[in-house]
Amino acid sequence: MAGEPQADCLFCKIVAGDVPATVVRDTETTLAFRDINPQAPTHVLVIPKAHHQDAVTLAVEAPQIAADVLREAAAVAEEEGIAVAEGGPGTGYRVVFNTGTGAGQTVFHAHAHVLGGRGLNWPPG
Ligand code: DGP
Repeated sequence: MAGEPQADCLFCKIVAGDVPATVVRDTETTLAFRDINPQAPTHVLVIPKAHHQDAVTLAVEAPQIAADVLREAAAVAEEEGIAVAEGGPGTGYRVVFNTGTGAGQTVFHAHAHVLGGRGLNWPPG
């Protein structure tokens, strides 16, 4: 059933406390923790605690929790000091949802990457 924990899902194991993670924020519906392989000085993943395979599926199956994930991404950026709207390189941040293997998704439990603390190029690689 949509949202149920999956035994073979890494992020469900982090939610359950079976795999350790450096948690930076914890709410009733979401968890935010540092990426194990950071691509920027700030690289935090924000996930729904419920299992949904990707961001679009989450938005269809549980739109309120999708909104919670985005709100938490913004809260992480505030806490990390990167939520500066009109600063120079290293200010501002990017929220990325890799969706599908061709776009780089490797963990099929919805997650937002919150990236910042350095200049970020556009278009992304
Ligand atoms: P994606 O490629 O978009 O599916 O992102 C998955 C991210 O998850 C990737 O940036 C690395 C991160 N990751 C993989 N395994 C672990 C882990 O065990 N702990 C943490 N904190 N992050 C992980």
